[in-house]
Amino acid sequence: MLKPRSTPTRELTNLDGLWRFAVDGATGEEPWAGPLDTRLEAAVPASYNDLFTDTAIRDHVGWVWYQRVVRVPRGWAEECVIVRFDAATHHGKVYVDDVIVAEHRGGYTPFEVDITEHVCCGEEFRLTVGVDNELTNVTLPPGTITVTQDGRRQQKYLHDFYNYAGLARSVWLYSRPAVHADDITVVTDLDGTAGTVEYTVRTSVPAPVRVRVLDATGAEVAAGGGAKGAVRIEDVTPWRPGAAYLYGLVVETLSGEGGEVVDSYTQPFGVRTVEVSGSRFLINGQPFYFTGFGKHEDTPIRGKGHDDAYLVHDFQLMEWIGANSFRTSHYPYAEEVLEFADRHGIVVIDETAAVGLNLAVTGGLAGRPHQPTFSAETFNDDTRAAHAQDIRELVTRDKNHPSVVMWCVANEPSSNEEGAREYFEPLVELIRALDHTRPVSYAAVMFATSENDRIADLFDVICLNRYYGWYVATGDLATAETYVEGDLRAWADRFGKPIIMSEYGADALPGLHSVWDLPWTEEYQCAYLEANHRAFDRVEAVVGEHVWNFADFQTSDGIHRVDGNRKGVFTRDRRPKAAARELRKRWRGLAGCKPSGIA
Ligand code: GCB
Repeated sequence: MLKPRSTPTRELTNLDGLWRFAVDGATGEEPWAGPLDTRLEAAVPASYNDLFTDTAIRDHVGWVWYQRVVRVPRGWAEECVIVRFDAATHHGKVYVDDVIVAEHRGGYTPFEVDITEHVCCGEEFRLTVGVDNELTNVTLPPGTITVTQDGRRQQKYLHDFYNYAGLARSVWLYSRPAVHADDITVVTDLDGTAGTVEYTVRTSVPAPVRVRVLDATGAEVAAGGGAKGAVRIEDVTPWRPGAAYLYGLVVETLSGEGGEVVDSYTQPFGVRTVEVSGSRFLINGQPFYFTGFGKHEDTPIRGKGHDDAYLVHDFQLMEWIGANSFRTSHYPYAEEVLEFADRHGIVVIDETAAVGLNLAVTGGLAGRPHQPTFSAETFNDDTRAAHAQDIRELVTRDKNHPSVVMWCVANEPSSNEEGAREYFEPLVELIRALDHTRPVSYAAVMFATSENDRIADLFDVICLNRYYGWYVATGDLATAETYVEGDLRAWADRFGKPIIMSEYGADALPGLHSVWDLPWTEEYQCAYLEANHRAFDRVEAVVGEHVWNFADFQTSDGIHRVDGNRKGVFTRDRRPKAAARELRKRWRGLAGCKPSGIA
């Protein structure tokens, strides 16, 4: 699905702002069938949870309703009118006046619908959106709903970040010609000083297509014809980490052979290659060492609401600290984030919303009897179908971003359990069929060892989430360091693949200090990271380190969190903890290369 853009043949109106808002049950039976009976208004984009002081709204389980009136521009009479949601977390239903026009499951990928037949140009319509935050065994991420003794429904889930919901990304109304390009795929390669660009265009109906490549100054550097083809850019400027360069593929759909342009759309792209060779990760043929973070879309008040000010500031902080990459833990991020990474040369590991496919974690922590993770009653064929759909939507949306160098199909699944291989093998086949150009990975949980993991051989890169010195060997960094090294060596020896430490981190309360190795202090967070780094530097197969987490973030309530997860190197309001300066010293010195003498 193409990102809506204003082009010579398409016009775009943004529908962000204040919408009427109500939780289900606080308004009539059919909330869409008239003006929403409420005094509440909610900001879009924003998660609704932290906007209001009422806990019943924050903790609401089920549907909420958003509504606004929209006027269709009067000049769109000859065009199709599309309404597009960048995300509705987690399940959305869209009504134009009294008619349901769209429904979508999956809280972090976009959907759109052609509403031409339901609206009139120059006139207003009522746009109502229902959004459901329920998580079950067949949603991604998964969860369960329990009912308290006094009859309240409560949402439980298997990840720690707060289940923020609502319309956390932009909403658009746009016009598009009936005959148009509706999907574009760009695959690039380097051939000496030239770049090759293979492209595939899918049009709404069979129609001739021509393409032009423009460089960053707007000069035409290549051209071609046909819905599928290849063009060559001589003296290409490749897209490089830290030195982004983008071209534009202008795709023109014609009314007939030699006919006029009926649709024009420019797809940005970068020319670069990605490859795994032995235990190295290569970008443009050069070994790349990942420094950076697992992040979250999480800010005060907005929850997961996209915010350009935070976007700019977060990237500034990443540059300041010497981070060259991040993982979109634990769901696809707003497209604006990926576009920003494309423009600023930051490398991205792009993750699905499959976090929490692991009943062993909560089983252990909560002392509940352990149920099998993969079974007809727990995560089953329907879960996998939802996961497959999430993969399809992620790859379709993000395949043209040069910043995205690898897919991550799941975070911490129970990959050591029976059924894991049967669950994951078809998903890995699917993602490789959708995109043969990028390596594929998953982030392995602590319980999955090099010995008992059942799926690692299906993937290109081993991503490990390890908390030696925090959840294991707490306060004993000498032991932790030997555990980290031993664990890394065992994976390297068994699989011979590149390894990224995709999570390692320690909570730290800003302002808490000690001369001893005392967990929760700023000093301990620094010492913890140093111990890990010493171990990473001794193992050749390690090609990257992503600290958990970039910033403190909100979690579901629980006694092992103090107002959220405090493993941030920055606080939730983006102030540096002591660890930030320590990381800066290390990462700015590395500049994307493995510490010398090792690789
Ligand atoms: C993990 C999870 C991450 C948690 C983190 C923690 O392994 O992948 O989502 O936030 O541990 O801090 O416990």
